Amino acid sequence: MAKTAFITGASSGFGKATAERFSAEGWNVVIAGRRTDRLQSLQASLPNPAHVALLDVQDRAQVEAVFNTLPEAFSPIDVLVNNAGLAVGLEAADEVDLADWEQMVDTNIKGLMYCTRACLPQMVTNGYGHIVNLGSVAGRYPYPGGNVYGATKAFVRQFSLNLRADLVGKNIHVTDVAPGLANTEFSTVRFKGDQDKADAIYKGVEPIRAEDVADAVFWAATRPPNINVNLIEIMAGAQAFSAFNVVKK
Ligand code: NDP
Ligand code: 8X3
Repeated sequence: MAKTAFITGASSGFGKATAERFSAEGWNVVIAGRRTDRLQSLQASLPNPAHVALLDVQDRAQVEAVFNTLPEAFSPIDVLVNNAGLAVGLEAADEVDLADWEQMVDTNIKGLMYCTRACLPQMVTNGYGHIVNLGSVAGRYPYPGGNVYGATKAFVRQFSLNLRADLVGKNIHVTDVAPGLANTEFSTVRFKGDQDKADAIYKGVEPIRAEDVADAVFWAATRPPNINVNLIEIMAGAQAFSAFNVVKK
């Protein structure tokens, strides 16, 4: 019987590439997100069965309803990819719009919590499961304007480790995949549709591709049960760390 992967944020970027990868490998996929027109196009292009789920991960009741009403062919879920997420804005903390911070917390933290909690009981009952969470290098290394976005990804990192602490012995594996600079719709969303600003981020750089991240997600989720991949951190070849910033008088 085909296994099932449930992928949040499958309408774009890493989530779409991950759905394509699992489907190409013979898995059934649940492709979830808010833009169902895109999900339906994706569904039509996939080589194996795909179920489209209208899902705003910020909406706890909707999350619970979606996980509780999956068609039989897509249940139980073997792999949950908690990918839906976003950065909004790059302003300094003293200038930021508080609504942007709230949206990142509601999506990247609370949405990921809701999906995980809704999915776990069936994994425990089934005696098997793997949760792959999309973190970020921003959860480990600071940069100006990364403020709450980076903090939400630090949550993802620690939550992933703490899930393992709870689930060890239940044959449920957890991985934090933490990419760096990758050219998806991420920057278009971050800059609220300003495509010039978004394009400038990737100008002159060869960033990580969505397929590279999908590859890491698929690899982590298909290791044998005697190992758990805790963390995969990936940077673009052109990306590294900056020195401490010391402001002199
Ligand atoms: P994209 O903007 O291309 O894709 C983001 C996806 O998340 C979309 O499919 C979007 O779907 C979905 N999404 C956003 N908000 C919600 C919501 N409230 N409910 C459900 N789905 C939602 O970006 P990426 O593919 O780059 O981002 C995927 C993940 O990877 C995010 O968690 C991001 O933080 C993380 N990441 C990105 C990096 C990058 O540089 N690109 C690097 C490191 C991590 P829809 O709008 O249809 O709902
Ligand atoms: C996205 C990577 O470095 O733009 O999580 O924050 S970064």
